[in-house]
Amino acid sequence: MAPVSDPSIKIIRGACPHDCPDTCAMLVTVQDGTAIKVGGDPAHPVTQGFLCAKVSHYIERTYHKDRLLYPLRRVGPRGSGKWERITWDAALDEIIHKFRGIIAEYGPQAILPYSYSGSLGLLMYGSMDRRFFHKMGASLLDRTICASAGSQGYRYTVGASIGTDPEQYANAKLILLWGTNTLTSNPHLWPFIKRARARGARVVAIDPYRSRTAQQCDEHIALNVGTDAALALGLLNVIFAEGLEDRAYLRDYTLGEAALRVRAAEYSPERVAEITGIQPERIIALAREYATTQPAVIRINYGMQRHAGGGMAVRTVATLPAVIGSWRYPAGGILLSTSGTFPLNFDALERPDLVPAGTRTINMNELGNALTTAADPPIKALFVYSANPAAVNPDLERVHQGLMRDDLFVVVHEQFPTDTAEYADLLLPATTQLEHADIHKAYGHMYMLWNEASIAALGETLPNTELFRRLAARMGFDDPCFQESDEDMARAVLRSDHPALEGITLEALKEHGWLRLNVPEEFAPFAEGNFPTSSGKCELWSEGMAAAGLDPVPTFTPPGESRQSAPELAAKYPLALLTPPAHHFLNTTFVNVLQRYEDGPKLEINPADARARGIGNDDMVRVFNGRGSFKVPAALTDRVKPGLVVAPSIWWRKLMPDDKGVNHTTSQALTDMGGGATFYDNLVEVEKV
Ligand SMILES: Nc1nc2c(c(=O)[nH]1)N[C@H]1C(S)=C(S)[C@@H](COP(=O)(O)OP(=O)(O)OC[C@H]3O[C@@H](n4cnc5c(=O)[nH]c(N)nc54)[C@H](O)[C@@H]3O)O[C@H]1N2
Ligand SMILES: Nc1nc2c(c(=O)[nH]1)N[C@H]1C(S)=C(S)[C@@H](COP(=O)(O)OP(=O)(O)OC[C@H]3O[C@@H](n4cnc5c(=O)[nH]c(N)nc54)[C@H](O)[C@@H]3O)O[C@H]1N2
Ligand SMILES: [Mo]
Repeated sequence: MAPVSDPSIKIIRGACPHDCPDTCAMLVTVQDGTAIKVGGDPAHPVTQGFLCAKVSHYIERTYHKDRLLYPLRRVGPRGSGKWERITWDAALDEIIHKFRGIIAEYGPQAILPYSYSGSLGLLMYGSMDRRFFHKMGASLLDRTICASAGSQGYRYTVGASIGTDPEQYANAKLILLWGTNTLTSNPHLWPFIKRARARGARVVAIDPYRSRTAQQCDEHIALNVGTDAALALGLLNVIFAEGLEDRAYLRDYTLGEAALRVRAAEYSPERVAEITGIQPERIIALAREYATTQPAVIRINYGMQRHAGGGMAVRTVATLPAVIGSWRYPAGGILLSTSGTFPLNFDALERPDLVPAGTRTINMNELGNALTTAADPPIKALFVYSANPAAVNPDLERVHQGLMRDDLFVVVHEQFPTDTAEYADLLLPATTQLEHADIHKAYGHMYMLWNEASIAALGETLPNTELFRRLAARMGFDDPCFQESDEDMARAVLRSDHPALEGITLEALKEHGWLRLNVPEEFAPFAEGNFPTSSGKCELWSEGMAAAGLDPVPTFTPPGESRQSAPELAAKYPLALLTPPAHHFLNTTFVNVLQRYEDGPKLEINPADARARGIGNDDMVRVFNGRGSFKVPAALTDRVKPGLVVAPSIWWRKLMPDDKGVNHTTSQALTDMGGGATFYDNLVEVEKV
């Protein structure tokens, strides 16, 4: 930090709130009460002084002319976009009045909160809001839209979301970027990869799509969508057949080696080639290289688990480091998420003890069904905050039908007039990260962070915490937990006897901005076993899976929608559609602010597939299946192989050519475990319009 001589200028320590593994340490420059600059903290070992292509525009986003600044009540029919400004008192009274009426007639479970990852700050993500809805007895929401299949699959094998320290990737000799677009979705890992490369490491991308990241790797393995478990079993087949496994590690620290050997033997390179579309020689070469290069490390993220067999895919890939013994090295192993390394007290924050016994849970991926099918009680009120379900949820046609119900009371707490905001009866203004304080963990590094508010709240915006504190008071909830301040709650989440949090107090975080968990610099959590599974071993055979009715041994579970698994469907809709994030968007956040950096919504299609349909570059096409459709211009490119199409996402529906988004085609079908979403398991057809 350069010394600041101008007394009107202050530098405030913050943290990036967005849903991304990197959770950057930010420095906010404030002059006379106005934030004028955001930057990455150069002292933070992972942020390393830079912010991404999105958050470096956070000033522009905060002061954007479209910010919602006052409570609004809809006048005119739903979707008409006509609003009147009202006071907070009027808005809160109306919510309480409606809620009381619904509770009297249908019971509290007729009220459904819907929130997700607008902010990953622990206070904004889930604290006073959870306490409020728990005490009320509202339906519970299962927050499964992103990571639950992979987390569950990983948990079955490894025991918890604990893996390789990203800072160690610099020391790896082989790096597999498997189903992750690092340069876009986890850009602060890239400097470590570059360092490893400078020391001679090879980097391999395993992704059906030649993503921005795959383009930068030494090798790109463009396997068929949803076939990762088969590829992993093919690698295991070769490793066992050639005796390249780490026998001592398998013997001492794993459970179920024999069963895995039998299973892997069924997946010859030839059979796997058939499933994955990757030639046997390449499978054999990768297996040999992976098993004989140490340390070899894998980075998976959440791309591969957005498929019917996504949980099993992650579970299977996660067995590889144990088989080759790469957990022995700090720069070996595998990383999905570091979340499980943070021993935080979420019960103190969310107070699940307040939930009445027998309360039902609704899977957020099935919001479309939940709002449109008969249930007892029916959902009569939806309270949306920190989320944009009218754009991000699967099967948007159904979601739209539900949100249009005249008898559904819809409240939306937002920073911007999103697609979801259009359905609101009451639209309430939310603060941004510069305007509120919060405490953060990360899912892609090992540091706790504190975000100090750097400016006063704009207009009449309120943080999530204060909104629900006020609602709790009006509902007459008098448990002391509803009077806790944000700082009280930050202290509560840190309350833990775990040595990893020793010395990490609110005061220390405020003073330093960020602090590393008390874990060794050379973090190698499973070098000597100690897996947090019930057996204490890496579970190649899992009793928990058997009990859940799943195959206890790694296996390939085909996609729900593919030529092999659904030939009739594939005859009608022969193309697999992937809709991963566009580089300048964070899910749907930033879309309205940064769309100038993306050259419009588009569909990437292989020239052969385009030719067969009479489609030329820039032609408007309709992408459709039995669930719905959307229109976009075509972009002919060999970044996608024949049979695959990619629509960089997630555009606001209202910025799409026909007001329909990619999620008009995606399905509410759930993954094999964890109740996850299957966004990337989606067959479509494309026609020129
Ligand atoms: N810029 C930016 N960064 C983000 C986000 C964002 O929207 N924008 N989102 C954040 C969030 S919420 C999350 S969960 C993470 C997600 O982070 P990632 O998991 O890295 O992101 P995705 O782009 O969903 O998926 C990564 C890659 O998986 C590939 N893929 C799809 N299907 C398969 C498959 O079957 N097998 C394999 N091997 N690969 C497959 C896709 O083509 C894509 O390139 O990123 C976070 N970071
Ligand atoms: N087709 C397709 N669909 C997908 C995905 C995909 O790859 N393809 N990815 C999926 C994934 S991984 C995820 S995580 C989900 C993400 O889905 P969401 O969690 O809905 O994320 P966003 O679309 O970014 O919407 C978050 C909203 O919260 C608002 N917000 C931000 N901070 C606050 C706050 O402090 N308070 C309040 N009240 N509001 C705030 C933002 O303005 C933004 O509009 O989308 C999923 N949907
Ligand atoms: Mo996500």
